[in-house]
Amino acid sequence: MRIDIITCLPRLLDSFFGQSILKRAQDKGLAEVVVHDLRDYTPHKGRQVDDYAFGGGAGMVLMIEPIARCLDTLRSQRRYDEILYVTPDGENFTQRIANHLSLKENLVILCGHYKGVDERVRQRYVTREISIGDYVLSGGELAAAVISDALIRLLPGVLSDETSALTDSFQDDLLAPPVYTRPADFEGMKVPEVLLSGHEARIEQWRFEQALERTRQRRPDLLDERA
Ligand code: 6GU
Repeated sequence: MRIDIITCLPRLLDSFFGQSILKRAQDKGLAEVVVHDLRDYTPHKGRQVDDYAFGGGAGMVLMIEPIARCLDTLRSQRRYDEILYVTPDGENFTQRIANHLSLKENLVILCGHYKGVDERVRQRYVTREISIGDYVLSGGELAAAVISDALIRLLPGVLSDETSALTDSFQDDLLAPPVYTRPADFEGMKVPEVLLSGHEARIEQWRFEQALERTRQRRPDLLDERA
């Protein structure tokens, strides 16, 4: 999978993609994340990429030309499955969407800033608009990082234990059950006996019941969706 991220603050993403699972996925050739500085594509002097909104009002708007040039360059190089725009008025990002997008070969994520992008960018180029929650961030970079992380960790071979993404919270519309490791007794706090029993079927059953109970208590809305 290749993800091209278009932003006017490219440095913001460097440390995120330069470490941990995301770094390893790229080193192994399973994922490629390429960050593009919008300022490299602008036809305007002084590397300007934004301007005042027509009609007035507070906040700057990203201009269409730098974005168009960047996207035209990318699209002349390969076929993109989706051009995503991250925005608070997009569709809410869920595990279902992450699963779906993780099967794609080439994605663009366009980050807005200030008051967003010229509406004509959305009309001409964007194929899907995604929000990562009902709150406002100062730019789309964190959202692009969140989405990229959620997709890349699902790619085969990225996680060391390949089955572990399958037991995540939300993968079956249930929250994950509690987990324990050594010591089996910490100052009288004991690990549930069943987990030490070696009885695989009983452990599986216990985990399912715990997941169900945890979901019932914390996120009953997920159980409604299952029905
Ligand atoms: Cl994708 N962008 C911004 N700026 N704020 C957000 C968001 C995205 N998702 C939630 N809040």
